[in-house]
Amino acid sequence: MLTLDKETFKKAYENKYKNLHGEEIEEGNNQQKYEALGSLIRDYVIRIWMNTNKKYNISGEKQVYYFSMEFLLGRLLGDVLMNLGIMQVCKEALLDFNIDLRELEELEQDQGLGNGGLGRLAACFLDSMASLNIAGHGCGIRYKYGFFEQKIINGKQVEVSDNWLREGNVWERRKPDKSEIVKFGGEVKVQELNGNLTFTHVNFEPVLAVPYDTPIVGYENDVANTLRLWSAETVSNEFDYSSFSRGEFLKAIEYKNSVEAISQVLYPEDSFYEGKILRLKQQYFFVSAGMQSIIRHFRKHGGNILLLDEKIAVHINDTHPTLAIPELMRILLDEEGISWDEAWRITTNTISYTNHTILAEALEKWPIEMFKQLLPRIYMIVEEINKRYCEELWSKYIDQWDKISRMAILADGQIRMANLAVVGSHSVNGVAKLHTDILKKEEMRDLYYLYPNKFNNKTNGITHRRWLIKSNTGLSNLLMETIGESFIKHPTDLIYFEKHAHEKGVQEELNRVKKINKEKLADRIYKKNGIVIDPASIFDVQVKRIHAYKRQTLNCLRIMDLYNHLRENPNLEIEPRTFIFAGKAAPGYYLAKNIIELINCIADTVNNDPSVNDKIKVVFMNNYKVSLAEEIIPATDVSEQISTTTKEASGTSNMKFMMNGAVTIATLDGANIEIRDEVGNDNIVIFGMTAREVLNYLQNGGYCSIDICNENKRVNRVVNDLINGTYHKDRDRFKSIYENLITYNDEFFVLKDFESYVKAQNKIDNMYKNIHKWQEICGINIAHSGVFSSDRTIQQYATGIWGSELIYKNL
Ligand code: 26Q
Repeated sequence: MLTLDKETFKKAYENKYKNLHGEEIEEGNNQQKYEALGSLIRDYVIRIWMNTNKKYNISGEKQVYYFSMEFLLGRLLGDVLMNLGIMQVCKEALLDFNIDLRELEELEQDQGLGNGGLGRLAACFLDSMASLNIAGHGCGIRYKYGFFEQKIINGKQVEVSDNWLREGNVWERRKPDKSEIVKFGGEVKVQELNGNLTFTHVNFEPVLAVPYDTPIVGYENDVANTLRLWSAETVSNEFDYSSFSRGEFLKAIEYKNSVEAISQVLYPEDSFYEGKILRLKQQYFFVSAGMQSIIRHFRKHGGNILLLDEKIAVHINDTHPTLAIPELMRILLDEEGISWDEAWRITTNTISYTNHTILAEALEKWPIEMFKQLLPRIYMIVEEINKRYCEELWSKYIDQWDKISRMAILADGQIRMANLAVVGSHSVNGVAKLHTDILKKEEMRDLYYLYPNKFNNKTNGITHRRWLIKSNTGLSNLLMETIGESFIKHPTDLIYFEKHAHEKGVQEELNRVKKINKEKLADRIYKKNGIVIDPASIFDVQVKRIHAYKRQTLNCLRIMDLYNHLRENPNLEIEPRTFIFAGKAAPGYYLAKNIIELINCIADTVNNDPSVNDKIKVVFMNNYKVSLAEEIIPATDVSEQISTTTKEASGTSNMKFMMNGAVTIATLDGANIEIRDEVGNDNIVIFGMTAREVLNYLQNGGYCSIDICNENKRVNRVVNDLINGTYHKDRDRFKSIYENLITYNDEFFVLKDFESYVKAQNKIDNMYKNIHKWQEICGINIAHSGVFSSDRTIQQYATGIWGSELIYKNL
């Protein structure tokens, strides 16, 4: 841990500022002050970083590499200061220069290199690995443009590119000397040499992969691991100017652009797969560069390649990095000259895989023809893996052709990445108990029976350091005053708060802290949206990607229903509520974009109707991202987790809300079930279909949404409100939502769950009337949230999958 006093810090900052900008601090603007601070903090971190790397090289402990297409880090400054233990010193020192640390923090661009849950999970995992002294590093892509910025214009989502590197990035270090070459296209020459076949890749297009490293600082433990993100460049950066006269200059530029395109932009789709060649290039690009650099480093420090699996673990975050399997095989076979069987043993023992979704439309399948052309040698290896695997299947399942073809890696002209990931790894895990059960019993049933021991559950988690201690200082101070500080290093110690949750005084304190957070958010909403909201109203929040299965539509229909009621009974006694939404729709997902429009139109209508105005308000906050989540979640009273049961693999915002003392209204989906199990039925509000019911309908049919619409007057009315001009004079405006519910039979059972959702919401309304009881429930939720720290999750990965040594230094 860094020991720094204020005066030393002030001197160091002043020096840094002058060296960087060549002027006095008072003369500069906040951006310059932020840059100087970032740069100074980075200097402190670099010492720790170097020592950590030295230590790893000497100790030879097992290194874990977390391969992910996405790392959604958000801002780093605040977290780094907290983890170094110098937040307070820094704040006070800056104050002496009349600088508000908060203001500088807000100047940092979010590192938004991810879509949502999967990318943020990777970021929470990095934080937990570093904080638990696990030698675990990230490997991914340094996208020049992250997840798009969302603007709302006339109620509609408009996408703007996220130029997050515009002002530079103080945290990263370019490491050109650690570059790797990744080979695309060309052919494979097969030759026989002394009875052995050799494979030589020729006529390929080389792409230079240049790493940018970011330190991942552990919590007060002198550890800094590495997040290595790869950027694509042409092998030679020099232009051949003589080519200009030969008319080839433009071609050279085109070539440069096509290479750089690989790490240009993050694909903004989640839960939907499209076989784009650029996406495949991205996947192989970072996986190949990452794997080559791991082996190179391992070799350089004298590692015995035959023992690779004892010293290295590679985890793949969903199927996106599955090519790590054939890539490792390629290196072992072609570059290390190891036999197939031995290479296969090493590869499968090294690699483990997490599945994050059961939506069929999200499964990655690459067309063989495209794949073969782009990655000829990798294709040969996949073919051989498939051949050997199918031989095993044939001998086991004689004559069961249907089953074998379902299980094959190559079939129908496609490569099925999930099957390859299961076959080529030693561990396959789901991200919540229900999700893992569904994987075993339904989606991957055949593979589960073939490899029962590979399958296991690792329920997701979130880092309580960012999501509680840093983003909700009011609450974490209250917790420290009440139960001490042990929960910082042992988050399950939050359970000691349970008995205090019954104390009136503590309930009042909880209420006070929440109120301050709500006032801050109300302020923000006024500044951003121009909408005045009442901090005394219930803040009812649904923030996440916009998707049919997450059912923002259900929330909308129930607000529309409430609005009808209020207009008809102006004296209806309800607790005033503010409904807050945020989230991005994939740019090509028409229905999701239509849902955003609906939310904004409901907001316009409701917020401008004085007859209901003191009772309900609706707000859509644009451009949802990590830093915005950090403002919204601590101010939330009601957490909406209302996905169609079976569809949300886990959810992680549900855990963040719980930890910040919100009451959850939820279906029994994903990790909601485990939250319910932790807090008990009295401290969460559950509604909706069970997993069995949903699976029954999906397998046997029998659901008819029109029947519900005909039988239930309230449903009928709100569904018609979508197309009768209530929310927009253009009656076709919400046609896609209407058709989804009625013409296409409501794939996600919105209407089926409507009635029970309304009841659950009424229950919330009643609960809130007794604010002491309400805060008691919030307190119980906080007390039980410790198991959802990603520290627990990471310990389970480390012992159950990676076999990393756990050293609880400082714990
Ligand atoms: C795939 C192919 C082509 C383009 C994009 C993609 C792609 C990108 C991102 C597919 C999926 C994703 C992201 C998925 C995701 O975030 N899933 C969520 O993962 C969380 C962490 O496990 C879970 O909590 C959520 O339930 C799950 O929806």
